[in-house]
Amino acid sequence: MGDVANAVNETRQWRRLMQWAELGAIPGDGVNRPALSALDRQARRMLIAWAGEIGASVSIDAAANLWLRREGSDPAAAPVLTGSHMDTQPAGGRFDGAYGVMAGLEVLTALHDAGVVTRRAIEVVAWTNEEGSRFAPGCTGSMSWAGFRPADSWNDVRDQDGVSYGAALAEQLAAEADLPRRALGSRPFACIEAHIEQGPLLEAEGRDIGVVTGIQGSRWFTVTLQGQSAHAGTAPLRLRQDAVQDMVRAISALNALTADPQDVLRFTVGRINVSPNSSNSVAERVVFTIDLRHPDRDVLLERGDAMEAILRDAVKTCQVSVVENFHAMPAQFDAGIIATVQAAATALGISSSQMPSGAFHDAQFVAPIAPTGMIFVPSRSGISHNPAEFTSAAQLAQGTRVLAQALVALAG
Ligand code: HGY
Ligand code: MN
Ligand code: MN
Repeated sequence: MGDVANAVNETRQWRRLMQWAELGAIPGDGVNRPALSALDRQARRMLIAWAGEIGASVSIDAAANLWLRREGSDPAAAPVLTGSHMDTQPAGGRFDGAYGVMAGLEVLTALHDAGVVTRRAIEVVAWTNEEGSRFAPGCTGSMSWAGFRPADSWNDVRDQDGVSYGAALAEQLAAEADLPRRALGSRPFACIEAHIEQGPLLEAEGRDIGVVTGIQGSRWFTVTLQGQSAHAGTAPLRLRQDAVQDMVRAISALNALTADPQDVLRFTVGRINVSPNSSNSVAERVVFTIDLRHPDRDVLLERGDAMEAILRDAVKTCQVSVVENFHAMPAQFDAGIIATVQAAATALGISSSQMPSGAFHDAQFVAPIAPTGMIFVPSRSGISHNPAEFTSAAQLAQGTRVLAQALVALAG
């Protein structure tokens, strides 16, 4: 098995990641490559070409998830799955998601170079829209594949330019109509996703690999406050229905609800849309997002369920609507897969530590379908969702070697 890990090529992996990073490059070594965009399709075409060089087959499903497959000696055996996502945050880094897809490709390429045929096929997937920043929520590709939600659940969700998810998905499928179509949904034998940690723990502990034990739960809400626009100079404050002032009251009340002295709970208001968004017109409408996370299901349910009443009580003059558009409970990874990843790191003499994931990942929607786990590589200063996100070529290659070792162990 070690010969496949040894065939992992650090330079090739890094060079290809940097080629992807040029697609949507933004200052500071960042990347802005939205899901279902022309840039996304350019990056996918590069992946398709690299897969073709090693004889891996390529297909696409109705959610536009992109699948690479390297055949095994036993075509009847369920495949081993790896992969991640290629879409980025608007001010994203070069490695979030992209690394996990590239690591999968690199393992297939190492198998090819080493002339090793596994019993089970190995598949690499690039999931559609993991980030959920262009079209909320995230993980719509993996949720569609897993049957967690019907695949058409988000067709009417619109991006900031008014383009619907359904239209963007149709455009992607039309642009990639040359690819063989595969059914939506499958049952892999096992799954391991490689990803950057996006936090500071591995660097702080001086460890090279995170053996991920599970993923904390996430709930997303969209809050709309509908007031009335008015003249900033003439409208008396006592008569105003000011959506911005009500937003301030609402967020202050939510801060009190989500206060946590242990700093475990995560509460974020990341997006605020104000209209008419003019300095001398009272805001008639505010739409803001809530991202709530916690590793304990009961806390996540209790705090999240309390939000709407707290909001309504805090808001003074506007109409309130609260819609929950993402409801992902904490996921526990499979003990056997955790042990397989741990054993792979140990066999390669690579330091590791077991840890939960603060970020959500597509793997959490695979976990109910097949035994699933994840491998983390360190993030410099724990920075992610930021152009300064960085992991070195050597650290990435170590993660890919552990992935190769674990996938080959599972694929036989
Ligand atoms: O938001 C997340 O946790 C993931 O990085 N998209
Ligand atoms: Mn990610
Ligand atoms: Mn991300």
